[in-house]
Amino acid sequence: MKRILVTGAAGQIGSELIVALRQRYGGNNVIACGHRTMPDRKILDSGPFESFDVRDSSAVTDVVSKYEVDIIYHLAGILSATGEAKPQLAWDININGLSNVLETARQHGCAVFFPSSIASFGPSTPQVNTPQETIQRPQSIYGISKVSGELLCDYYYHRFGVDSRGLRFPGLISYETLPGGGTTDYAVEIFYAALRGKKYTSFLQKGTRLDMMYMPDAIRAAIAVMEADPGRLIIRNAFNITAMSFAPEDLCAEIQKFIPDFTMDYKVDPVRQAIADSWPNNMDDSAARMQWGWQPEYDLPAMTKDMIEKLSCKLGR
Ligand code: AKB
Repeated sequence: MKRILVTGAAGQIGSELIVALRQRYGGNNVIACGHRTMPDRKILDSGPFESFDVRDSSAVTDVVSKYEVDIIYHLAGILSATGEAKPQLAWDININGLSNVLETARQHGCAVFFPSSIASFGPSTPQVNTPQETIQRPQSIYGISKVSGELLCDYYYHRFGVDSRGLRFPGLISYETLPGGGTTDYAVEIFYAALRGKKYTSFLQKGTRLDMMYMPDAIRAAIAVMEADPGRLIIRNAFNITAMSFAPEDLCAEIQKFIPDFTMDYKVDPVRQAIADSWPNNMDDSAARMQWGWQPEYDLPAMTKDMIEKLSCKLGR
């Protein structure tokens, strides 16, 4: 059985990916790794946990040697809005952390999963049906770290044969763990407001369409791309994947089908609005569909229904 290490264990993706990987590969074969923020008890009680900073190269190597790791899901990173507040920190964690992981993978023969993002595109990228291969000149430090990360992963594949694979995630929506410091966070916050009987104030303006995905689809995609037949992969870093594309008012209208009294207004945050305006409206994910069978299960209505059901239980509503 493969041994898998996941950095960013307490994060939005990590906290759910670890549970799914442990169900599939066995609790003791999936090593959760965090730093500063501790993951919840579900993670701590179901398999090994190690605490280290991904910027510490010897700590990364020690853990990979200790557990004889085969695959590293490197999820630790700073998101777009926090990145604009702390650009040097974002570069340090996102790039030096990835570089340490790739170098360790080269030395120990590990495969690497890297989460890229719609943020790897910029204002000169075609925004509608954004192609897999296109102009990538992002203006946020997060986006710059993502496009650099894609290239670094490709470099380690071509130069050293490291089996690196990645996905360009859209905004991710989940009921388990809140996102931290992203531009698409509104699409999660809005559900908490609606279920608590409050009005929501959107920090993105009306008409801001972005690609989005429900977390169960994102988790399936991350596992599927790492299990894909390498012979079918023409691209590696990183596949466009999407499930739905909407603007704040579309999500509000969908929630109102379940909670008719819910209301939303707007107070635009210029930093996050500028970031969102530079991202695609909807990506073309045909390469992922053709090369490893990507197929989302949740569209906007299905995601909204499930979010409301699951979050209602969680919040005791
Ligand atoms: C963010 O908003 O920063 C992230 C992303 C789209 O990568 N959710």
